[in-house]
Amino acid sequence: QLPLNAIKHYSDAHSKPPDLHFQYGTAGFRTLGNTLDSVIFRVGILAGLRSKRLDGKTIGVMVTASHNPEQDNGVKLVDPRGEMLEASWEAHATLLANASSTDAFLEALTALVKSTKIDLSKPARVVYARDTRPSGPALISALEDGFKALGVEARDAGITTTPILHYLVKAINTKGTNESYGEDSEDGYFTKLSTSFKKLVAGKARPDPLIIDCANGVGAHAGAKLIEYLGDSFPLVLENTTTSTPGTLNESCGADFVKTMQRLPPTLANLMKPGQRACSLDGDADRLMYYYLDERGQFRMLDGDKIAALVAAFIVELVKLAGLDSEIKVGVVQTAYANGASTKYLAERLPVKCVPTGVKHLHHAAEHYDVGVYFEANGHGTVLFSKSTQDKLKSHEPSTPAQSTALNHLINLTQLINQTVGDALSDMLLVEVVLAHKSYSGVEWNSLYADLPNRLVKVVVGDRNGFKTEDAERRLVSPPGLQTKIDDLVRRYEGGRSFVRPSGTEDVVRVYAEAVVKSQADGGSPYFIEVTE
Ligand code: NG1
Ligand code: ZN
Repeated sequence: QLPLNAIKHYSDAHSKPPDLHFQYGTAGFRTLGNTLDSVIFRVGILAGLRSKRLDGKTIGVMVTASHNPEQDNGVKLVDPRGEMLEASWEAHATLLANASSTDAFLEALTALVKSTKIDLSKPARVVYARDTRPSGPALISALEDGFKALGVEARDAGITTTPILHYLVKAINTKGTNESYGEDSEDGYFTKLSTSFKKLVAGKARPDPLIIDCANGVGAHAGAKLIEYLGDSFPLVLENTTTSTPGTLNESCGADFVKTMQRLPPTLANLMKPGQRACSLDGDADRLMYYYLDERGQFRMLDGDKIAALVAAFIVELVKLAGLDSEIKVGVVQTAYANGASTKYLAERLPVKCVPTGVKHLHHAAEHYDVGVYFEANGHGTVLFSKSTQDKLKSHEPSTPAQSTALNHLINLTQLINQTVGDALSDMLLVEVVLAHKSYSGVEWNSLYADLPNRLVKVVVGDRNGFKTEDAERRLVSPPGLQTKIDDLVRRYEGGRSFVRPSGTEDVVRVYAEAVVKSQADGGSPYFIEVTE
């Protein structure tokens, strides 16, 4: 039986704003922080029910709006293996969030319990965290009211990064099993990362200090802890760490700023010397962008596609060196936003698949490979090693010392990489491992292939739901006739490629265009202007 009286009591204190509609999209619920009170309260109850449905396994709840502006906030659920919420429950979440009154909410809950056959006698366990946004504390207390209303055993992970919360969920649910993911604490996370990193770079030259732009977000806290665990093995310099100054989060800094503006965060301008490498995290530290200044002081960006190319080539090489290339197949997953030059570079070397935008699509497609490398161009991504691949790595008998070394590197990579979700800090250490092994600076890394010039803009339209796509969002099926116009236009430009799709997180459509010549891909070119019109 649902504790209807308790839920009613709490729900009345978290009533839904009458004129707002909420949608659980690719990044959970995300909108202005001060409109989310009722949504987050209800998510607290939903998380508890999801846990009961899965026999008391621990569910994660993360309160964050990632790279979005400081006044935004959001919430997403994490499933027991550390993955995104199962798709069918996204619709349940949307339904509950939009129930217009407490009575309607109670009715929707009762219907959900029935339709999904939830055994209410099972325990409900949740672990939750938030980023550094000012709206966070109030939203967390709404979430906790949801837990109290249902009687959830809730564990507060405090202020931490999205990837650490995903790590915790998986670590808690695998605790004491032979698939243990690590100690279920921040200490466990940092120990796992730093131990495997040190093994992987043992004997390699110590790199120059790396500047990390923390976007004035929670990555600053996590970065400071990482420094303690890494000790002398790798010097880090943290910048944009003012997490308590209002208005600074993601403002003219962070991974999204760098990717969209294709330039250095202004606060780093005086710190960077030619040749110097740096990277930017986003507001919840799950995205990573690298860059450096070339010898002329020019900004050079190394985005998610460049990370995928670097990492995939390295893993393919290790698999071969370990003598496992006939047994372990490495593949890459991208979205339509991947630079055409990266797709070409990768496809010449290994299987590449294109899927619709959104981490869950990339993640699921990557699970079909023995080793699946996935990155969005914006810097969100990771590498998945299938269960059978991990078993193979553990049981394989190397026949030469060189094979043994490569095998150990691969095993250490499975420990270094956060396989639950994109993780800026884990990805950063991964990049540095590859650079150290290849003796690459930013220059060599960047020259794996040359990016095609490109532009990405938002266009506000009357109704973005009128835009329907196919072929992994690379073609429009509606509005009728528009795709033909884009095709005609693109054909006139060398290496032209362009597509239009509705955003899943903002009320806009996004227009992407690339071409061989920069002036053609650029905002002022006839090509681009016609594409956006
Ligand atoms: P939308 O708004 O659907 O384009 C954006 C990003 C995605 C992903 C999600 C979730 C671009 C072009 N799109 O999605 O890659 O990160 O947000 O945060 O970067
Ligand atoms: Zn993020």
